[in-house]
Amino acid sequence: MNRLVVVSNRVGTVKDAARAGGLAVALVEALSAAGGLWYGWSGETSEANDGRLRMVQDGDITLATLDLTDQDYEQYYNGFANRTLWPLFHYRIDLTSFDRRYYETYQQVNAQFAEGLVPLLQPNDLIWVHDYHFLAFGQELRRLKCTQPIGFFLHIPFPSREVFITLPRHDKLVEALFAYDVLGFQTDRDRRMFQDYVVRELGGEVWENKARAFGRTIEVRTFPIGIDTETFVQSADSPEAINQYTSMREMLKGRHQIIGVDRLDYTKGLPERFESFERLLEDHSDVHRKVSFMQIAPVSRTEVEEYVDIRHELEGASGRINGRFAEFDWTPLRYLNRSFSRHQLAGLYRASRIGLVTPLRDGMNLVAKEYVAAQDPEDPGVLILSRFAGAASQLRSALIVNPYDVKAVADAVHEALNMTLQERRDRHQTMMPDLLANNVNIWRDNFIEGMKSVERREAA
Ligand code: ADQ
Repeated sequence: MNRLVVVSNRVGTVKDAARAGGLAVALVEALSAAGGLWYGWSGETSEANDGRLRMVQDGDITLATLDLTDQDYEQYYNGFANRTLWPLFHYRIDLTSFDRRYYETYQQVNAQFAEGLVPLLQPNDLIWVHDYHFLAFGQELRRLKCTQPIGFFLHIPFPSREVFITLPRHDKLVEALFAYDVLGFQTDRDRRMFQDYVVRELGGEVWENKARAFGRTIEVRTFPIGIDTETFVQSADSPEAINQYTSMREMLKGRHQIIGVDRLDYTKGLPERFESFERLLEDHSDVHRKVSFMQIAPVSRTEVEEYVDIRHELEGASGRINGRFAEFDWTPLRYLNRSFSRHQLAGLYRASRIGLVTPLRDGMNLVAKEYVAAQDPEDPGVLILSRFAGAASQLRSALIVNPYDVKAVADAVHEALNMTLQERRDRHQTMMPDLLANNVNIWRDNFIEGMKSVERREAA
């Protein structure tokens, strides 16, 4: 029997998952059924890092974490991870910082965390590393003579070659990725982008689900992440969700609600979304007083300047829109920076006629899936989804939009507000089977199976 060892930057509980985002939500859900060891950053910083591990038992999961030094936090977490890789992989070269010190600290932190894990490892472990904070983690484990199967899953998009090669030492990062046995991407598109880089930039080979370069052949596959669909469907019927739903409906007084739920991040397309709502009110006066838009966006990465800028921008835009259109008994836009429990969120989704999910770029986007799962099948709402979210390759019965096209998004909202019950039901019924079949447990099991097949092949 193998033990699962999950490595991710954030290790945590469902409670703080909203701040940490979709990765933490998904991993809490994936690990709570399988158990195992979850290893990563404690979320704390200290002046000097003495390498002390914090170990906590949480049911079947052992949480093992290390602190970061203040300098590592600045250069690795805020620096290379969130000022370099995050914007670049989301196609924002304009926001990408190319600072050599960031890269060096990133390598050091990856090495240091790998050293911290080795004493905790057992021979039959399967090691599953997550996301852009730890691209070089597997290579560091191999340096330390670790022979267990190691897989890596990228939660964010893999950019096109032309964008990726703007990063100095891009080849070093990809060489590090070749230390893994299995590389997982959210969509076929991301996987193809990676394979294209391997062929055209490295002169490597790719075939089926394989890639070969740096003298190694690795498995390269698509594993679209899911949500815990059944539990989320049940959440929407929980007393807490029903309370939230009821008070929301009372407040709406028969108006339709559009909902957006996102970490406050420039990749989520929030200024464009606000503009689309403004455009809806400009172009379609028939919806005045009949619709309101609630955008929930808990703040994240507050030390990174671009996140402060976007917060100011949105505060300005929401003030402007309400100033232009509000009446004494109608507030068109409500913009909230707070978090909600999973049950409350389910109630809010269900109370909303439209789920507006319009990121400019997104690895998958779990909110889109949660919105659909929370709907009443007899009277479901409509999902409007950006074509640039990974989820668009699965949720094809959503209204798919280009988030940069403000007018088209406004028109899609108008179309959704006027959609017949039959069409809403048909669209919902087409999406639910896929959400149930490809849930977070299947995602986890498929990835683990991928790692086990490597183990079996190497033993043979
Ligand atoms: P994120 O960019 O964080 O995740 P997303 O997939 O939408 O984006 O997940 C956000 C999660 O946080 C959802 O589960 C949502 O319910 C929760 N959340 C957001 N706001 C909340 C609030 N106010 N209160 C409570 N919960 C809230 C990254 C990638 C995505 C990818 C995921 C998982 O950027 O593309 O889908 O990882 O792989």
